[in-house]
Amino acid sequence: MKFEISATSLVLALGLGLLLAPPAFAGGGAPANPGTYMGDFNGDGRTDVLVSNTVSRELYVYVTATGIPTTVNVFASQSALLTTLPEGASVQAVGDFNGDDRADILVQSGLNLVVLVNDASVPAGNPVALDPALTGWIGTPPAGWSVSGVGDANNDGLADTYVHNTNGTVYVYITSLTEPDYADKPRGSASLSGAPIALPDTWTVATVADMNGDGLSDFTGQAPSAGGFSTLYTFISAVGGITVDGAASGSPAGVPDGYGCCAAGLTSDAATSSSFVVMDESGGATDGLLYVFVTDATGVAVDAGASTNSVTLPTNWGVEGLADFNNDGIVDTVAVEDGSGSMIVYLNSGPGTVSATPFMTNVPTDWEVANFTGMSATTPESGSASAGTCEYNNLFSASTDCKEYSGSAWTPTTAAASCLAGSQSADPGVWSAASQCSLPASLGRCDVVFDPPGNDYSLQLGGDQPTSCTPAATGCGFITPGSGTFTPEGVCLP
Ligand SMILES: [Ca+2]
Ligand SMILES: [Ca+2]
Ligand SMILES: [Ca+2]
Ligand SMILES: [Ca+2]
Repeated sequence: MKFEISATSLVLALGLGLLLAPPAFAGGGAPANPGTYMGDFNGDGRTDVLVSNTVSRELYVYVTATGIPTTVNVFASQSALLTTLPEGASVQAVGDFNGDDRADILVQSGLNLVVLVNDASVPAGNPVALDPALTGWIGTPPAGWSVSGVGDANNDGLADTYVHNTNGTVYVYITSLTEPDYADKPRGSASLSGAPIALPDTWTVATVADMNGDGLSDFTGQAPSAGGFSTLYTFISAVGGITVDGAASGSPAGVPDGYGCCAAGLTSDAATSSSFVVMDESGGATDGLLYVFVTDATGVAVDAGASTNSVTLPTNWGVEGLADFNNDGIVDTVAVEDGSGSMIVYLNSGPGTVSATPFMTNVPTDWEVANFTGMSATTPESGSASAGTCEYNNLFSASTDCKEYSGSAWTPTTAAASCLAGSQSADPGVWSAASQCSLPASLGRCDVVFDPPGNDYSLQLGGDQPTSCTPAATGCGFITPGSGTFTPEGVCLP
C-alpha cells in the first residue's frame, strides 16, 4: 500500500471553513444505524435483498419479483441460500466486483477482505448461487482499518473498496481481474490503489456514492457535531479514483444532531447527481422522518427548492437502505419493522413522492438484513487499538522491521518499554506513538496472537531488504512463544 496523500487534498480537508446553514430541524440524541446490503443478484435490474442469520451465519438472497407492486413480491424460485460464513466473518458490502452485472459480496474474515462472486452462468429463472472458483481477495488491511463502502472509483465497471483507519486516512483498493494468480478473480491492484485523502481524525466516512454522476464514485466525510449539526464534505474523485478533484469538491450541507446520515442515490428522473437522505432518529416529534437533500448538478451543493421531506416511518420501523426495486432508475426506500421482520418498499417517483408501498416479505426470527451500510452518524471501527509502533533492526532477518503493539494488554508505557528494551533478536528500537507502521516496500506482515490473548502484535517485515517473501515467512514462524501468521499483504504491498 501507498499512503501518499496529495498536498492539495490535505489542504482541502483541513481548510474547511465555509459551511452551509443547517436545515431547521428539531433534534437531539444519538442516531441509530439503519442500513442494509442490497444488490442485483440475478441481473434483471431490480435490486434484491441479502439477509443473514445471526446465529447460523447463513446468507440468503430474496430475489425481487417482476410486477411490483403486486401481492407477491419475492421470486421464491430464484431466491436461495448462498453460503454459510465462517465464524467471525461478516458481510461488509455488496457490489459487482467482476463486471458481469450481478452483485457480489465483500466479506471480511480475520483481516482479509474476500469477494464471494455471484455465478453469472445460472440460467434465467433459476436460484442465484455463488461460483467458488472465482472467489477473490481484495487485500488485507491492518487492524484498525474498516470498510467504508464500495463504489466504482475509476469507472471501469468493477466495484472498488474504500477503507479508512482511526486516523482518518481513506484508502481505495482498486479491483483488477488481471493480477498474477488471480486471473478473472477480483483482486486489489497494488499499482492502481491508493489513498485519496486523510480526513481530520474526528471525521467519519458517511457514504460512498457517485455524487456528481460522472461515473467515478465519490465519498462524503462527516464532521463531529459542532453543536446542533455536523458538517458534510463531499470529495469528488479525479480520474483514476485515488485522488480528489479539489476544485469540484465541496460541502453540501450540515446534518442536524439526532439524524442518521446518509444513504445516497438518484431520486428523480431528471437527476444526474445523487441525492442523500437523512433520517430523524432523535425520538422527538418528527422521529422516523426521512429528509432528502437533492443536490444540484455539481453533486456538492444542495438544491434547496427540490429538497423535501419524504415518508415518516412508524414507530419500530427503520430504514434499511435506498435502492431501485422496480428498475425505473429512481431509488426506493426499504423499511423493516423490528420484531415482526416485515419488509416494505416505498416505491419512490420523486424525492418526496411515494407511488406505492408493496409488501416484500417477512424476514424470519434470527435473520436480519445483512449487516450495515447506509445511514450512520458515526462509523464503527474494527480491530484492536494500537498502543504504538516500534521500528527496529531485526538481527534475525537483518532487516529494518516495524512492530505494532495491538493487543488489549499493551499500554503505551509497556509497549514503549518493550520497544526500547530490544530482545535477543533485535536492537533497541525507535518508539512511536503512531498507531500504524509506515515502512515502505514491506515484504509482508506477521500477525502474532498469544494464548491467552492480550499481548498480540503485528510485525511489518523486511522494510529495506530486497529479498523474497520466503525468509520473511520463515521468520514469522520462528517468533516465540507462539507462531505467527504470515501474509505477504500487510501494511504495504510487496
Ligand atoms: Ca434482481
Ligand atoms: Ca458480479
Ligand atoms: Ca473500478
Ligand atoms: Ca463522481
